[in-house]
Amino acid sequence: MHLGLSVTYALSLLAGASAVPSQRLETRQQQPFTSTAITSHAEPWAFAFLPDDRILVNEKRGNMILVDPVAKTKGTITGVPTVAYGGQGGLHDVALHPDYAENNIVYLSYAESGTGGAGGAVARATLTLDANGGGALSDLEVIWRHSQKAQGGLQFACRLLFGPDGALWISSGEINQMTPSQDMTSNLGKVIKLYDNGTAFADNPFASQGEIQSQIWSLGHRNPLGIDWDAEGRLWEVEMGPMGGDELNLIEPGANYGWPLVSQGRHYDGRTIPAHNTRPEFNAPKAFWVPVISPGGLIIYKGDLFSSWKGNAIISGLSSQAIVRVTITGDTAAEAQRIPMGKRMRGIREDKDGAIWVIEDGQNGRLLKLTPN
Ligand SMILES: *[C@@H]1O[C@H](CO)[C@@H](O)[C@H](O)[C@H]1NC(C)=O
Ligand SMILES: [Ca+2]
Repeated sequence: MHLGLSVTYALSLLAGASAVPSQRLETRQQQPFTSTAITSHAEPWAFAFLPDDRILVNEKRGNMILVDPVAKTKGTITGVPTVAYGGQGGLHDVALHPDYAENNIVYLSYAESGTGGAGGAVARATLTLDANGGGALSDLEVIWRHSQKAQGGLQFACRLLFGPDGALWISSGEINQMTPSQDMTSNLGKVIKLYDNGTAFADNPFASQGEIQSQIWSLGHRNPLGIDWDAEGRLWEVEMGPMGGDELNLIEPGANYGWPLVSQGRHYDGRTIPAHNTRPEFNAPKAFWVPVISPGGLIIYKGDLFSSWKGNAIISGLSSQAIVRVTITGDTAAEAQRIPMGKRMRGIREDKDGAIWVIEDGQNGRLLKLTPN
């Protein structure tokens, strides 16, 4: 953003205009919130709120950090498993068990190395906090993993979300392998529904068809980096398309979302891909972006603090360096607002008071608390 503004400034000087001050002002006015920086992190990927309002922040290299947002201090959580750091892989999401207050169980997703390269894994562990602002994971147990590994370190995704019925949802990326997204003997490129112990949920749509099939809730996904519930209990998902074609999908059991057979984007080598409307048997996105916004996270806003945003999809954008607000009306969706943030936005969460928190991508990625102006 700073670079963008200085280029604009140079151009405006050439044009004999003095557009910069008003543009700066406009940028600020376009942010309908106050942004408070809490802490800074090395390549943060995800965060989760503890019941005492402290925050677990996952850094991609494999560090789990405990943040005290009042004191703005950081402590270390030990016992994180070894992650396959590289490319898009590393330590990914963190989520608390629905009964965390009683059992202190947390879930982590991450890239792990193995035969063939790296793949996504999900583990649960007991978190014990100490008196010094840190803590430790113990009894770590891998409860799910990608059914294959691949070279390249791309598109692991693996956002974690607990559902109203206590189920654990995983948005499984296709680690850039494409065809496994349509292969029911692979859990790549799927939305997965499990019990909290990793066993496939009994009512899953393909429960009777085999071990991998039984985990699958929906298929045909590419790089699904955000999932959340709306107030009606419907599941929404954002995924990165290839070159163009980022998608916001309404997730239905057993449905096929078409990747890699259809997309609103094209391959990076320029080859075209048929659009969703050529294959009506696949669920088309409710909103899509060409050019991309690069969705890194998603919430469906449920609070009262940003009262006019209730029920909206709020997406943290990486390449778009923005927060993208999408209104949902029935089962249609449309972008309503794009709020420039000046940095790649990796993750987004809502706290229990309705404040929105985002985390920037990259070195010195800041955890920001957003409250209405
Ligand atoms: C996992 O939890 C489910 C639901 O409580 C239960 O039916 C299943 O037996 C458990 N699986 C294992 C391996 O403990
Ligand atoms: Ca699709």
